[in-house]
Amino acid sequence: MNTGKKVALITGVTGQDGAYLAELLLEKGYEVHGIKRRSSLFNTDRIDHLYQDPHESDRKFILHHGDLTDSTSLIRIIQQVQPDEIYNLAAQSHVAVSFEEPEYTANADGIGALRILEAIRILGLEKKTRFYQASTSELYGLVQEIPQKETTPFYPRSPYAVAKMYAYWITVNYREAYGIYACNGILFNHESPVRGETFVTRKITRAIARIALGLQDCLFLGNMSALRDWGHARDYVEMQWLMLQQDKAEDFVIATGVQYSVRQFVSFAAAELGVEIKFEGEGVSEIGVVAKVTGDKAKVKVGDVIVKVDPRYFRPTEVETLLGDPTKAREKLGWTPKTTLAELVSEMVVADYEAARRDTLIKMAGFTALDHHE
Ligand code: NDP
Ligand code: GDR
Repeated sequence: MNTGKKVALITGVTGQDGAYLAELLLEKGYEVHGIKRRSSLFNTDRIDHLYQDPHESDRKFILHHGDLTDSTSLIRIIQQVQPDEIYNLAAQSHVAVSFEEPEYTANADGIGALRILEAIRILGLEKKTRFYQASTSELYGLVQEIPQKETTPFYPRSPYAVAKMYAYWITVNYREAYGIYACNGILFNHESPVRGETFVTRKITRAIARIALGLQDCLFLGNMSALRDWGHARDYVEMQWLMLQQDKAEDFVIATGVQYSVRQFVSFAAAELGVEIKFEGEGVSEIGVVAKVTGDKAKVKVGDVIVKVDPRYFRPTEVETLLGDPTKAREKLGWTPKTTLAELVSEMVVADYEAARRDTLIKMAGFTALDHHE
């Protein structure tokens, strides 16, 4: 299958990062293979613009059915594709859900990485195939140092983070034991208009847009005091690629070095549509009330309660604060985040406002738009 150009294999190609990375690698002239899992509905929305008909000759973008919990599929695909680079982005990536599905999360997110590394060994590709593991700032959990860098000790606080800690160390171990070019990107939260709707940023931008257009009354959130270091997924996938282009495999923190609270993110998103929010009360009684409305984008009025706390979104153990120190990536990879938080929020709100406007038209035509609060 290798025709001279570089060949990449992306697990999790249907996810947020997978879609941005596939786009980037295709732009760079790679032949890109992606692993998608079987689902009863189409799960390729984020990559449909890259789709190439299987009947076309000389395809650059090829999808394979497989699953991180199924070694046989991984070995078969890696044998067939003979990739120069594997980006392991697939995961049950929702921290709160990992408390509900801890065993599956461990299997996919922890052992999944091992299955790929073993496939590289079994197929004798140790010298050919470079491996990227999607590690996470969640490894720092109960933080031991502020800001967090590559040497900061880990203290995972969820089944997701514990599974990712296994994947982190098995990547390091296979690098040291077998000389595989394998590295961890310890990425802090990164978002985009195609972020899953149940992660807090997208949940906020989607809800604020829908509230502005009268499709939804209120946004229910959990811990609004949580602090995160948010960047743009489009910028972060470039670093994933760069990590595999170095002389020596190393692990890197990718972050912006700036931190905001969930509450601030809500204010920024609302401000994009001309709504000023005042937060009142504390803990489970905290509410967000409309304090001022400018422009004509939002059909809300002063005094409306548009944000409430719902304890169902609290986690059994929370990660209260994350702030990355990307000095190593800046010095060795030339990393500077291109997108500010203000630009990220704006891009997300604009996209969700457009989607909500489409839903408004559908509603006006007599159909009921589905409402997801999770
Ligand atoms: P998403 O949740 O958007 O995408 C996850 C991808 O993994 C989807 O394509 C999903 O398929 C796929 N997947 C899930 N389970 C399996 C499985 N058992 N077998 C094969 N594929 C599977 O995550 P992101 O794109 O946001 O994140 C990419 C990776 O980076 C993840 O590993 C995540 O844990 C990690 N990460 C993310 C950060 C972030 O802020 N976004 C920060 C740090 C790390 P489907 O589309 O069918 O659901
Ligand atoms: P996180 O992202 O857990 O950091 O994991 P998420 O957006 O889910 O939560 C961020 C913070 O917001 C708080 N929060 C809420 N979160 C959600 N999802 N829904 C709510 O209603 C809500 N209210 C408050 C959370 O408690 C948390 O403190 C993401 C994922 O992409 C992981 O895969 C990745 O590894 C890490 O980022 C880095």
